[in-house]
Amino acid sequence: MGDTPTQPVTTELDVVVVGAGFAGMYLLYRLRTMGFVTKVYDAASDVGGTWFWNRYPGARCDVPSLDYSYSFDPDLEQEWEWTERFAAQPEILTYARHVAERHDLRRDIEFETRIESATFDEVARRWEVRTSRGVRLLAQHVVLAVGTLSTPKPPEIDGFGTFAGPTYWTARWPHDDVDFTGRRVGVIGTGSSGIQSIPVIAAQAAHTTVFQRTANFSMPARNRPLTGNEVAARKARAREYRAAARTSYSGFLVDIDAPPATLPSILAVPEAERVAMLEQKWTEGGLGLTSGFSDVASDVTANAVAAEFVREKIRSIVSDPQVAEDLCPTSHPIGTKRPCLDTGYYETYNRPNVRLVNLRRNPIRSIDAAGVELDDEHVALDALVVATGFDAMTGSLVSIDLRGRDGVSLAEAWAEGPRTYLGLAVAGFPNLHLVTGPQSPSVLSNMMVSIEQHVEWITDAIAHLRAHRMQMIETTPDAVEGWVEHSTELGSRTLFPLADSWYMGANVPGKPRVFLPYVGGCGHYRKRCDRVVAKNYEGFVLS
Ligand code: N01
Repeated sequence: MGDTPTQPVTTELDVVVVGAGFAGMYLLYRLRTMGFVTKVYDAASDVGGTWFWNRYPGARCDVPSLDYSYSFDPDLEQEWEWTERFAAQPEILTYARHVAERHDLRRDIEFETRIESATFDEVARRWEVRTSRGVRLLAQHVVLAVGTLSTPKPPEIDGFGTFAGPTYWTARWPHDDVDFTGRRVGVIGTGSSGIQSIPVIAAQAAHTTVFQRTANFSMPARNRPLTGNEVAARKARAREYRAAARTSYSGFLVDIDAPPATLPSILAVPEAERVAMLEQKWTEGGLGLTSGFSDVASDVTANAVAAEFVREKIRSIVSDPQVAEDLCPTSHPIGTKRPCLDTGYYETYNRPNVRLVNLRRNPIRSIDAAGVELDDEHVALDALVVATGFDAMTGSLVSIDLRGRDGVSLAEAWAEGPRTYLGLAVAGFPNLHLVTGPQSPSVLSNMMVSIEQHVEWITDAIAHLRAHRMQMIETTPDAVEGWVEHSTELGSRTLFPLADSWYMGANVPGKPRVFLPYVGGCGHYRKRCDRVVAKNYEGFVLS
């Protein structure tokens, strides 16, 4: 009596979507419109994905807000009012919530529920999926909309976890306000999350110590309120801007009226002109510092010229020469680690209550209850902020126990690095679809554009199967082989492989060193995906 194991509840679905960020939300909207029975699952308690979790002080998008939004709903585009050039995290989360309400999405989203495993049943030709709530799902398709930077990476430091004061992860920031007033705060990590949060933390805390392992290139955001005129002008031509963004390299455009230009080599432009061009971009702010030149991303000598321009800026801003030198990035070419956009980052080191510790000279030995033990001193802290990045692009995929044909797990299939066709599909995993997966433009693009493209491609493929009374779409090992080779070859023509970056998987100990995104650009990639469809899903077997 009472010992009979309870049978898990089983739910039958057409599609299981994992993740309720911008990708999962749009998937639900489209699949529901097409008449597919769909449920979305997310560990968070609400929609928003990365913008739900990354609520650290200073969190802000570095793609302009007028571009970083959905294009699928033209009325929404006209009604929604972005207030700043680069939207802050609370505004983006409000936008995500607004979309969820506008399209009544939450009724098909199960929050605070993880997908723990998914196994392909070759006989039934269905996925059997298990949730953290003990529910068993049977679904024809599984779409992984888990985000690319969603599995935080801890610092590999002895004693991490023993600190007696509060530890705050930028990627898991509390929902209640954190007050650093009067406290001695330590921040580990100087990527985008650290560089955005440090100036805000330092303005409030009694003292801030920044533990920097690698100096990073950061450009001023020059964030500002949007004017009524620029918003109106943009809305008047919204469709033109969207169309141009889709065929562009990065998925967002500054000026659609500018004639297409052939970019000069930075080495060929006379020095005065080159400096004037770089100065103009520095003054404008944003990520486009080197976008006016053809060779900064591919030629070491050209790259060094742009990198030195930024180092000179750092030296001109930071008053202490040693601190300035410590902040000057020298370990990697500019652009090969994700460049950061900041508001007052370098200026922060001129505050008397901020200290930079260069871990290359003075490494951390351990963390203890009272603070951080360096090689030559102990730094006492009241609070610790961890901004040490993510197991990018693959971490959230392989953390689910996904098993395709013959019980092979995705983790096993990707032991030497991820292998996809177009970043959308994996051989041996029928009806498993990736959104912005490895070997797609993804993190090198405006994610909104790449998300919409993938969601439309995947949902059209699912609808195509139904229209032709078929059940399965599966890529072939040959197609995967060809795409991985092509993607790797394009990457090898750039300077990306020279950096120990998360783009290369190099930030996670033991992770294979492989260039993860596709560097061919959004427009070119979109054409390729469209051509695959036009050739009756070339590289896939439909059955
Ligand atoms: O993470 P990161 P992030 N001991 O990996 C250091 C996006 N994003 O969260 O370089 C000491 O860039 C590590 O040092 P090193 C954006 O795409 C966007 O900041 O490995 N230090 C590095 O300094 C971004 O690129 C936005 O030597 C350790 C830092 O931690 C991506 O997310 C905002 C360490 C990690 O930097 C990731 O950014 C925020 C250790 N054991 C994020 N381990 C916007 O839209 C790691 N570090 C603006």
